[in-house]
Amino acid sequence: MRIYGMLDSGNCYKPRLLMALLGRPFEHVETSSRDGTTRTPGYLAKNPIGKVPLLELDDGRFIAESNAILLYLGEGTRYVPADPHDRAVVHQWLFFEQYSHEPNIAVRRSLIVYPERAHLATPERMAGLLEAGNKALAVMETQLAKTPWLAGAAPSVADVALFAYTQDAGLAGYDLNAFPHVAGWLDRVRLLDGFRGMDWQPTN
Ligand SMILES: N[C@@H](CCC(=O)N[C@@H](CS)C(=O)NCC(=O)O)C(=O)O
Repeated sequence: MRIYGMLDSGNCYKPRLLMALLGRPFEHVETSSRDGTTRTPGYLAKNPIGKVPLLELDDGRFIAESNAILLYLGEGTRYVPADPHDRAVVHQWLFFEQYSHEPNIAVRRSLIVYPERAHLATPERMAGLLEAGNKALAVMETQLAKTPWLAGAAPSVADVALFAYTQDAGLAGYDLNAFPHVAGWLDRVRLLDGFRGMDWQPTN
């Protein structure tokens, strides 16, 4: 399998991390949205959405959207529960990540980290993203005060998805000291067998 992605993107880190946790081999193809590669006709033919990450299967088929990739890769493993209710709870967190977490925390991070986006970081926008991101972290805090993992007693792709940008929330300007259960959960994820940090890529 081949994963097209950028090493400094949390969305792209998600499938890399899951593959590491599963101990499965894959090829990382560095593909930057910042140098125009994701908008080339060649890339758009693979993924009309024009974003990374993108998974290429061994038979040449593709899957886009980080959380769809996680569900595909995690199928049949401990990271995607078979029970319909437990599975729906995992889906709930994946949708939460895409609607309430990533659009705030990842976007605020990008406005700070990427100089070419600095002009978009108006004080009003940064304040709004801070407030909404803190709300998302508070939702996680409430859950993680009750259960060790987001979807309950066992780690799942929900933890992989939400780890990616939460571990970088400090860089985005969020104070994780205000969320002790989230901080404890981050440490638990780091202790999972096979865990790798965001800058890791396999030796292709
Ligand atoms: N919902 C998508 C978001 C992916 C996304 O926004 N990727 C960024 C990099 S983190 C990207 O490719 N941006 C390029 C662009 O928007 O042109 C996912 O979860 O995969």
